[in-house]
Amino acid sequence: MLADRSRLHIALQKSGRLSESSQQLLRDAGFRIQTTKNSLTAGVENFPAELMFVRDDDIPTFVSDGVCEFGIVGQNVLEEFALGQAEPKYEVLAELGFGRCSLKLAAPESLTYEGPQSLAGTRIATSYPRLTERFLRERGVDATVVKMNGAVELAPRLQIANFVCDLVSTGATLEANGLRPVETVLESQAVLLRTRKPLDEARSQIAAGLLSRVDGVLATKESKYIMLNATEDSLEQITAILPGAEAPTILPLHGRPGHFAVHAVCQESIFWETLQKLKSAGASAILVVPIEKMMM
Ligand code: PRT
Ligand code: ZN
Repeated sequence: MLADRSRLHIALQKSGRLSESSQQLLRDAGFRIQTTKNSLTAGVENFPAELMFVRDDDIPTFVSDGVCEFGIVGQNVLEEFALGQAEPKYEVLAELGFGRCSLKLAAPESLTYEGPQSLAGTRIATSYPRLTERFLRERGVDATVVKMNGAVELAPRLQIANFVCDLVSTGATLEANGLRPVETVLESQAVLLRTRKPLDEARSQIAAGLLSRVDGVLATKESKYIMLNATEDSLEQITAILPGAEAPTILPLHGRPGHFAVHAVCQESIFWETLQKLKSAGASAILVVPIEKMMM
C-alpha cells in the first residue's frame, strides 16, 4: 500500500459487520467517498483523506505502525491485540455506538455452571485467547484455552472443548448450538483509533478537522432540541429537569403575559418519563426534535 503523506489515511473494515456503519459515520460527517474500481482504497472528494479497506484484525497494527493515522475497529479486536503489546501505540478517541456485542463464556446446556471455579481444569475454545486468559487469571482459575479462528460454537459438539468464549449479539447462534451464556468477558462496540506516531503540522490540522466533524456527528446522535411552553413560576423546576441542557433560551410568549417558551439542546437521551415529569412540572406543547448538524 503506497501512502500519500499529504493526506490522512483511515483504516476501515473492508467487508463485514462494521463496514457499512463505519462508512456511514464518515458520510454523516460530510465526507463524499469516491467509488473506485480499486476496492482496497477510496479517496474522499471533499477532504484530504484516503480510506484503506482491510481485514478488521489488521486495523490495530496499521494504526500502531502509523501506516494509517486513524482506524475504526471493535474493542474486542483492539483489546485482544493490546494484550499482546508492551505498550499501546494508538489512542482510542471515541466510542462510536455501533458494532455492539459481548464476548461471552458459554456452556453446553447439559453442563452445570456454578461460577468461574466450574471452569477449572476444562478446555475453552475461543478466537480471543488473550482476553479469555486474562479473565481466567483475574479469577485465579486454571484452564486450557484452545485458539480457534472460526466456528468456535461447534467446539463442544466436536469435543474439542468443554466451554466456548465467543462474541454474542442476539444470542441466536449460541442457542442454535445448544449453548447458554454464563459469563461476560468484555462488552464491545466500534471505536475510533488514532496513531500515537506524531503527525506533521499539515496533517495535524487535517486530523483536527476530521475529529471535530466526527465529534459533531456523535454529539448529534445523542442530542435533541427540546421546545416547550411554561409559566413563570414553573421555569426553575422545568429547567432543572431538562437532561444535559446548559443555559436554555427563555423567551416571553407574545400576548400571554407570564408565559414563556423554553428552548434547549439536551445532550442526553430524552425518555418518555422525562416528558411526563416536565408536564407534571407545568410544561405544555412539548416538542423534541432531532439535530442534524452541530459544531461546538
Ligand atoms: O474479514 P474480517 O476479518 O474483517 O471480518 P470478521 O469476520 O473477523 O468480523 P465480522 O465482520 O464478523 O465482525 C466485525 C466486528 O463486528 C467484530 O469484531 C465485532 O466487533 C462486531 N460484532 C458485532 C460482531 C457481532 N456483533 C457478532 N454477532 N462480530 C461477530 N459476531 C458473530 C459471532 O462471532 C457469532 O458467530 O455473530 C455470531 C453471533 O451472533 P448472534 O446474533 O447469533 O449472537
Ligand atoms: Zn476479523
